[in-house]
Amino acid sequence: MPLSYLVCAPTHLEARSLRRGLGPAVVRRTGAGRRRSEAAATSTELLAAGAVAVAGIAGALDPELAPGDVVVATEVRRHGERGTDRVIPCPSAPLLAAALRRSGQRVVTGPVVSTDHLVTGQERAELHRTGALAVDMESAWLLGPSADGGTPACVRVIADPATRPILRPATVGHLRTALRTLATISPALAYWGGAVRPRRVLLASPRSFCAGVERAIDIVERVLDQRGAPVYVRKQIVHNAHVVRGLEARGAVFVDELDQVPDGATVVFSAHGVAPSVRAEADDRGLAVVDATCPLVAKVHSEARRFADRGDTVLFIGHAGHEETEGTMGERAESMVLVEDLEAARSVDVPDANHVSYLVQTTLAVDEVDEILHALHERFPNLQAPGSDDICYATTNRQHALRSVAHEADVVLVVGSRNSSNSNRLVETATRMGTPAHLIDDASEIDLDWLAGAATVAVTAGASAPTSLVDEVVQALRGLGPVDLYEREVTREDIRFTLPKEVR
Ligand code: 0JX
Ligand code: SF4
Repeated sequence: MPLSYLVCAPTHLEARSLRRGLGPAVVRRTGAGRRRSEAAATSTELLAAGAVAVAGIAGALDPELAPGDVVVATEVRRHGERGTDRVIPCPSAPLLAAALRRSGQRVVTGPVVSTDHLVTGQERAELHRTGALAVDMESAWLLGPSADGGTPACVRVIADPATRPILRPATVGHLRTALRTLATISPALAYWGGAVRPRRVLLASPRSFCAGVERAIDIVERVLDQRGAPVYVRKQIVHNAHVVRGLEARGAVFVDELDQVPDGATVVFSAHGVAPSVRAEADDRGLAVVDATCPLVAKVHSEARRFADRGDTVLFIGHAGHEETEGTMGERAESMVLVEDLEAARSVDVPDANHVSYLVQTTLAVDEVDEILHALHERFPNLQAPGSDDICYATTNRQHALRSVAHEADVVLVVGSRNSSNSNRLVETATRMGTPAHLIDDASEIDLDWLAGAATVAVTAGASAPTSLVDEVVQALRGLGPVDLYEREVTREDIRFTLPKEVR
């Protein structure tokens, strides 16, 4: 059952702005200041509400914030005589902030502090030094009693910049700006209210990093440690925006092609592998190469060479434009033909139907490839297979694990980047089972609308997505009501690959 929710608006003006979008049923005018907020917070109505959000105006502590900017609190700090004496976490902040951003607001997330007096000048600067972005006089007291085991949220629109005290005559124009913005945040609050409920979260296991990704990231980090920044990496080391940003911050420079790498520099090849022509170019240029190609991708490369060299036409089941496809097909371009889907399998032409073999991109969907292979076997009865499955253990396990939870879920969240093949295949795996699934780079990409009515949410992550991002997603879901967390482990992975000699 969804939880009932209430939105607390301290003053008449704030309540009026919010009621325009939310209606009178959920907006409570709770009064300005600590005393009125404490009284409202212990009212039967607020204590009975499953979820409580505070929405109103606030003073900026961060000098960067301007009137009309929206602050979504990641936590609300109660400021007492000796500084912060209570912190109320608001874990749904990334979801609420994302909904507000989608509606066109300028939104920041961070701590909001509540004080029992008007804060001006020097005191604002001091509070900003604690990391708080904005100050109000109610949120901590309103959310306090219901926060334990409850579902608090706090959205504050900046009414006056950090240099001006709230409600001085000079800020009346700013106040109007803030109230106008406040009137537009109602739809996001309604989405939040529609998504709050107790739910089950099913974690598919295995999920996140595979051995090839751990090795590839380890290689870049070791090269950075051993040779110093900058270290050039051809293409994204793995297809994950967070991993790439993290390594960039440490001095990795990601380039598309080798002509962007200066002479004499070190270049790392990504986990997805490269064509021999790329190796030759690096060699000609005298670049120091450290190869982070996953050994399981390298295995498919060696099969491509072996099959082509014995005279086969090699059908490569994979996706055009993907680096792994380009790298593998580059091994013997003249003998290899790309088969992207079932339709291509039914129409592909080969010079000699008795000398045909196939290989598969390591990150495809197992069931889709089975269908393609069925069609190919019908057309080429002597079709030769690789020695062992090309779709790797990590891809297979993640799809299998997701299948074990997706049928019980109302919605599936797959953590992974848009260009990650294996992550996209996870979305397709769930969708093929009839469960809506969404690919998200992180919690901030969750749309609250997906969660309305979703009593059970399954969560997984592609092989290139860090586990910390999954933890953040679960944390954000906890911000929308009590979560019963279950982990469904279909198999345990203990595979590790050795590092190349250059970084050992
Ligand atoms: O796009 P892919 O799934 O091939 O790569 P990603 O997301 O970087 O995953 C890990 C690397 C896989 C290589 O086979
Ligand atoms: Fe290697 Fe498979 Fe991971 Fe790709 S997904 S890096 S092939 S283990």
